[in-house]
Amino acid sequence: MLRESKSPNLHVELFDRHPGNPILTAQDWPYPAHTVFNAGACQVRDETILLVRVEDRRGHSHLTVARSNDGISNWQIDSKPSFAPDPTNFAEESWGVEDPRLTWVEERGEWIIAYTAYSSSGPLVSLAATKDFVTFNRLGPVMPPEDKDAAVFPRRFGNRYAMIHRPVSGGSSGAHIWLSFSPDLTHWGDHHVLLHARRGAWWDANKIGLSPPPLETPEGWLLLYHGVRHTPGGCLYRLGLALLDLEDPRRVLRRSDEWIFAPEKSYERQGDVNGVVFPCGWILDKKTGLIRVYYGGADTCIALATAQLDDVLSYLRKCPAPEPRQRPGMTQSE
Ligand code: M1P
Repeated sequence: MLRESKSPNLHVELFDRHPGNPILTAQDWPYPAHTVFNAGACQVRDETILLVRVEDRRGHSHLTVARSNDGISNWQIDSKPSFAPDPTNFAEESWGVEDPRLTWVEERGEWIIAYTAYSSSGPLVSLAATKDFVTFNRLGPVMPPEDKDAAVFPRRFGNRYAMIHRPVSGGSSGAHIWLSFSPDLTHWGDHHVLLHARRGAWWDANKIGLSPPPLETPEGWLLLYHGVRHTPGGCLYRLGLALLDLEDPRRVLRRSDEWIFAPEKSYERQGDVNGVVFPCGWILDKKTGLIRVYYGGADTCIALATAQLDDVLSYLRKCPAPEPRQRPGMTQSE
């Protein structure tokens, strides 16, 4: 049920934090780890699988699988890195692999993992495929640096795959969320700005990025994205919502003006990077309508929050329809 906050602002609280948060920390790891955070998530039969970003004490990250029957506790964690950087064969992974987003692509019968490969020229988007989270097949880098926060859609539009990502140019025009298309998951083009970072005082001014992969709902593709506010005390990573047209994901139907989730708890406000909530995975239970969001807290631990899909969609219905899409290079009025 949607709860009204006790604050006089009467804003709505769409997501409930799990009382056992954080649900995973480095102390749970079966081998030495500095931090565990920003996990991709999926449900395979009766098992929740997290593909967890693990940072070692060099500052380099790898990915490790954690499995649980209730998605909350009793995690079975691989005893060594499940997906380690392979800089010998993939030079772009020389400083690690980070922030995986998982998409089941039915026509391929496999999960496509979009992750950040941290190359010596900067972070970029790479793809890999797996059927079982035991063996992984790298498809290689698909976007040059700097680019990250990527996820593939689960189905094609016409005959093309689609991917959301977040390039950053050297200039001061801001970091926006883009949408690109591909016939084969390797060659990407037809690039569109999907969501602009707003400007000025907005919570999502100047830099935004996709959080978990787009979620198909009867009313459109649901997006959860992060906005980064630079303050004198450091950055604040908060989350907002958007809805894309089901058949033409270039069309943004709704976008929340307000953030809907923000760092409030100690495990979100204090850690390696203070003031960060950063989801890379969410899972919808189609029978109950419950969405489970797995997010990194302060780049240090993994936490869980839940919401009802109906509540999220009814909130979005009241959000404004953005102005018509602008082509790359156009200035925006916000
Ligand atoms: O430290 C907060 C986050 O910073 C980066 O995210 P983005 O480039 O989208 O701002 C990433 O390094 C992410 O892993 C990290 O949680």
